[in-house]
Amino acid sequence: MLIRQKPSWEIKESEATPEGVYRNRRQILQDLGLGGLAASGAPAFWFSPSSKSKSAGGPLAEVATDPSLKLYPFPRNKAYGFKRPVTPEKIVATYNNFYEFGSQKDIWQAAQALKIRPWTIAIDGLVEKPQIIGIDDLLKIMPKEERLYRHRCVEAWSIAVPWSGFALKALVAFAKPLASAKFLAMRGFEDPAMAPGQNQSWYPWPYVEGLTMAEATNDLAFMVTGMYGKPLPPQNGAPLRLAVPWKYGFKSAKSLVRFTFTDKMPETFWSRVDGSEYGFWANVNPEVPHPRWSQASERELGAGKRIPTKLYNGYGAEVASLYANMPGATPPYNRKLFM
Ligand SMILES: Nc1nc2c(c(=O)[nH]1)N[C@H]1C(S)=C(S)[C@@H](COP(=O)(O)O)O[C@H]1N2
Ligand SMILES: [Mo]
Repeated sequence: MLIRQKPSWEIKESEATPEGVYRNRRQILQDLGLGGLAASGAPAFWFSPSSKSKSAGGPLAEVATDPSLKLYPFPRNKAYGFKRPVTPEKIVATYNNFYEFGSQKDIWQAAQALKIRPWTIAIDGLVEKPQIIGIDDLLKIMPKEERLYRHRCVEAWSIAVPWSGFALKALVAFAKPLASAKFLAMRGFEDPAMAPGQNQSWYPWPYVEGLTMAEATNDLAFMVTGMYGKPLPPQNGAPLRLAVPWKYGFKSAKSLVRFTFTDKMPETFWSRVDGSEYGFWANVNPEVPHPRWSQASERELGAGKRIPTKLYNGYGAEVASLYANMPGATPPYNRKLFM
């Protein structure tokens, strides 16, 4: 028997339609101060393009000069949504984790130093043929779409964001991995002259992350190139970052330059920092506490309240089958799958 199940997040459009999500091209340019008309109500600080000095512009200054700006907005894929308000863009663009630029949340100004062109992406390891491709060439050929995703940081705060990008499985198909590939390892940029945090030698730079091939080719795994209908600002991981919303936020690695297919479970940045607190799997589970705090609820940024955290961050329908045969995927939980 076939039953059409309503996705659990399905709600009236109006509930998930705050600023930004339905912007058309004219509005985008206005917001960035490029539309001829002054963007009414928007403080100059917030939108002014960085024509003179990088630090003089606001958190979206680099977006205004991004060479991919004309590609946006991407068409919304309505298969992905959520039952909560979209987090205000200003919060998502100014409250960040990006240790390459410092270990505090207020790194957006420091991150303006990230040089996002030229930007090439290497694809290698267990593939038919290794390749190097520029981000703009990749953007040309990938199936571009916008998706509304929740993002749950292991530190127990969360945001809800309209990401733009393409399915990771489209990139995997482009890479043509061999049958022997079991994992996809991802690597962030390395340039201590540009990123002051990378001079902190107690961190194992560069930032590296990884997924199993089944995870990487799951429909939900998404490569992000933009947010709120515009290119990503540097502080959010321009020009290319991962979004795996059923896992803790640290899996969603930013500013990626290399994708390596391998038959060994890849090392990850945070497990190298502290493998007893941050593991490879990092699936969200409210019932498995972090060694130092509860994961039962999360602070919804911009909403000023705590909400309950859900197993797989509410994406169980999409991803629970990936782990169904693994011991500890159901109670009693195997901590390693959820840390
Ligand atoms: N390269 C890199 N990627 C990273 C991080 C980082 O420090 N460096 N932090 C991670 C963490 S802990 C989180 S919660 C998210 C934050 O993404 P956002 O700043 O866009 O909200 O990025 C993840 N990706
Ligand atoms: Mo995080």
